[in-house]
Amino acid sequence: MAILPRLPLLAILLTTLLACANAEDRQSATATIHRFALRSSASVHDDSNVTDAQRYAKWLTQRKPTRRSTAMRRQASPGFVSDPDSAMMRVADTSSGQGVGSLVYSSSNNVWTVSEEGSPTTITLNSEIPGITTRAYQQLMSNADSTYPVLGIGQCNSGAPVDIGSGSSNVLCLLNTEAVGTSPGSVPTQLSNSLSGSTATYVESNIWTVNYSSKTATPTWVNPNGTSVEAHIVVAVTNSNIIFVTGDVAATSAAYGLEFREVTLNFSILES
Ligand SMILES: *[C@@H]1O[C@H](CO)[C@@H](O)[C@H](O)[C@H]1NC(C)=O
Ligand SMILES: *[C@@H]1O[C@H](CO)[C@@H](O)[C@H](O)[C@H]1NC(C)=O
Ligand SMILES: *[C@@H]1O[C@H](CO)[C@@H](O)[C@H](O)[C@H]1NC(C)=O
Ligand SMILES: CC(=O)N[C@H]1CO[C@H](CO)[C@@H](O)[C@@H]1O
Repeated sequence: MAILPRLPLLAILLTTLLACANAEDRQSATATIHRFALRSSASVHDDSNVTDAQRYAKWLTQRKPTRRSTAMRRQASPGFVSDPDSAMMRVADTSSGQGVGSLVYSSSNNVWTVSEEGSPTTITLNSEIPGITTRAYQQLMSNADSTYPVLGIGQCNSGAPVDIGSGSSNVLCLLNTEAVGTSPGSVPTQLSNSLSGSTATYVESNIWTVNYSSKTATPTWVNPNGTSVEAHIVVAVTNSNIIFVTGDVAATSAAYGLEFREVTLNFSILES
């Protein structure tokens, strides 16, 4: 039985965005997408010399959507050791501090996006312990998807690389995993998740360093060989709905022919 990854829905999301734009905007947005898809030195039908990133960009724009109904339903578990706080995540350009939007989970497409439209998705995090401003290896929960309640990072599709780092244009995706999550510091582990559905792909979840002073949540990724790398969350400059995690922003921009900028997740605790 072929269980297709659900990431292709990102392509549909992009298409939807284009459809929603007015005629003028649509023209420029279409041009952007063409550049995203086609700026590759290799011909469209020959994949032999393209990078993984280029192949992935092409794949993103060509795949058909799969339906959510095949996803297995699982019980969510709270998984908390201290009182949780509910928060929303603002997304800001890391170098300028300028706001880009809020982190919004699109449950119709099963993807995380950054948007000024729609309600910011509620994220739950462990509350601050007095005297300790920064807590590492935290698990963040998102109640947006009851089947997959844990916010994590992982393969954008089955078979995609799981190594990121300086000099590499490899990318990972924000996703939600099944409730069990992965242990702090663990290497990528196969779990079913919001992108892959019931097919388990490589993910990590207890990767968030939460700084209660700067109100930021930053990920650290552990490569398969056990080396921790600083993971940069990036959005496309021309379309903040395209969000990836990479070890090298410049290498990723170059490989995709699409300029990315690094962003920071900045949370604000919601009053209860
Ligand atoms: C791929 O790259 C090799 C070495 O640079 C070159 O010889 C070959 O012609 C390229 N193939 C295609 C299809 O571009
Ligand atoms: C947490 O944020 C504060 C304020 O921005 C900063 O001074 C501190 O170094 C940060 N802590 C860590 C561990 O990064
Ligand atoms: C671990 O893997 C990364 C990414 O492939 C590589 O850059 C790094 O050199 C490796 N480290 C060790 C100790 O093998
Ligand atoms: C890094 C960053 O943008 N931090 C900001 C997060 O939001 C709080 C207030 O909501 C600011 O004080 C921080 O500077």
